[in-house]
Parts: sequence; C-alpha cells; structure tokens
Amino acid sequence: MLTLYGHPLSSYTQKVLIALYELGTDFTFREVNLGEEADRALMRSVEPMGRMPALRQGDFTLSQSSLMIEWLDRHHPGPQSLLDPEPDASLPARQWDRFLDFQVMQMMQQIVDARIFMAEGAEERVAPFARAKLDLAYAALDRRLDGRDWIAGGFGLADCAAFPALFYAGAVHPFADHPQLTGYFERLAARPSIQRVIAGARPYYGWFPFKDGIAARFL
Ligand SMILES: N[C@@H](CCC(=O)N[C@@H](CS)C(=O)NCC(=O)O)C(=O)O
Repeated sequence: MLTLYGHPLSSYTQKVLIALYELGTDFTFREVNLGEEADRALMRSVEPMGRMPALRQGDFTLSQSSLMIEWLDRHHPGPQSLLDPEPDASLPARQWDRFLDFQVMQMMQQIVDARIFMAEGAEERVAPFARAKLDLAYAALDRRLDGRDWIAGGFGLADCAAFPALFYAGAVHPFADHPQLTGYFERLAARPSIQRVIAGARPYYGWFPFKDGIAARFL
C-alpha cells in the first residue's frame, strides 16, 4: 500500500499530489496536522526533519518531493512519463524543478515565514530581498516559457513543482507583468490534476495570509 503523508495546503505535498493524479496512481492520503504533537511525531518518524510530505510503501519511506516524483514515475508509471528516463535528457527538467523550489518556493516561504513566525519588523527586513529574487525568477521563467507550453518538453517534474510555487508566490508577489508566465499559470490551473489539488486545498486557503495577484480568485 502506498501512502502519502502531508497536508492539502502544503506546497510540497501539492507537488507530489499533482504527480500522483497525473500518473493515476492508487494511494492513501494521510492528512497530517503539524499543530498536533502526535502528528508531528508521526511526521518525524517518516521524514528526518519532520517536514511534509513523505511517501511510504511497506518498509520503504522517502522524503523530498522531487525524489518522490522521480520514484513514482519509475515504480508506478502512468500513461505519460513525468521525467525522461535518460539521465542527461532529464537534466533540464531537474534544473527547472530545483529552480522552482529554490528561487520561487523558498523566496515566497521566506516572506510568509517572516509574517507568520518571526518577530515584529522581520517582514520589512526580509521581504525586499526575497521580492527582488522573485522578480529575477519570474523574468527567467518568462524567458524560458517563450514558445513552450511546459517547462521542459511534455508536462513533467518541473511543472508539478511550478503550480504550488507560482500559486503561493503569485499571491505574495504578483507576476501579472510577465505574459508568458501568466499564460503558463493558466495552462497549469486548467489541468484536471491541478484542479483536484485546488479543490482539496480550498477549505484551508483562509489560513494563507497573502491573497494578491492571479491566485486570488482561488483564495
Ligand atoms: N525540500 C522538501 C521541503 C519540504 C517542506 O519544506 N515542507 C513544509 C511544508 S510545504 C514543511 O513541512 N514545513 C514545516 C517545517 O519545516 O517544520 C521537499 O521537497 O519535500
């Protein structure tokens, strides 16, 4: 039995849910509430830092959303592969997946963490730096997407990372002045796998403290 541990609002959980829905994999979702000590302990038992998501099949557990997608694509293949099996050919997808996690997801997270968890005044110090990095990342993605429907060939690993990253980053720091990126976001949002993820997260969107830009219609 394959189990995904995570939460519908968690961006990295969403990244793996998109892959599972794209592949049509049968799995159980164990919703984890990190506000509960029992669930925090559960998460620490399946992921070294107690972060979500984690994936388990029998005795095998895996953390890191990108590795989960890679593993799922190999061990639970769907109608279309999410990553080229040839290592060199898969590099662009891996590169952009890392880009989306580090340059988009993490920059967005710094601003959100400063508002929610840090001392007063932190957001004013942290946010300008992170917003400037997001501007650079949006411009790079806009260039990359010129003439492409998806980031690296067919819909795949990097596109699974892209929706949650752009959804939350766009609510924190809008990217409406980037037409290729905006069109790409709309293509992502139209995919059935992503609509399922949005529907699952909708009851919790009220918890997210930023509501600007293109994501606002969902929040
Ligand atoms: N690199 C990890 C990141 C996982 C991560 O940061 N998860 C967040 C939720 S989206 C989390 O569990 N945060 C709570 C914490 O850090 O304690 C991955 O790709 O899975």
